[in-house]
Amino acid sequence: MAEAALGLGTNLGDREAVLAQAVDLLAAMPGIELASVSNLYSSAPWGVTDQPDFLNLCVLIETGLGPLQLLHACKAMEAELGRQGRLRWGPREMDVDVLLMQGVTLDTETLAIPHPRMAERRFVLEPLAEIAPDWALEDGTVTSKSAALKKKAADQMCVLDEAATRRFASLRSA
Ligand code: GSY
Repeated sequence: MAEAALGLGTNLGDREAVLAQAVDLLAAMPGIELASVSNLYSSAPWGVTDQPDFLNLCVLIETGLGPLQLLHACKAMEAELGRQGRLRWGPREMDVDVLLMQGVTLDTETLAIPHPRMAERRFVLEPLAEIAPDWALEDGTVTSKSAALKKKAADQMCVLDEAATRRFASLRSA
């Protein structure tokens, strides 16, 4: 089993309910055990900015799946939640990114691990720092990179959303 970190985001529909369903679906998948779930963060859209704000969270899992099998499991979950082929960086019901996987460095057309843009995204590093603070990145840990980005990109809106986190928790299956 290997530890892996996933980033989830949505900006369409009942966002807390979509995230609750997404995490429940991941937890029910063969070969995936959910280890921890971060709080929810409200974040400004990255890329195409003329779209609704996102809710983001990160999860840590233990998995016996290989990197591509894990990607396919994530895509299957997105499809189950109704994600359609959409504009790159446009609005989406659900987006799941494989961020990190223990012992895996990969750079292919289909999948790159660590995720190539995670270090620029507060909506990834801030929730991830809650659940994987000491995970080593290229030049620091998740915590140190997150703190540095928070200063550097102070204008990139990303705030802990306690009300959304409470609603999300109440919507998760028991
Ligand atoms: O890459 C993930 C999907 N996505 C997001 C997101 O999850 N959060 C924010 N704030 N902006 C985003 N732009 C895209 S694309």
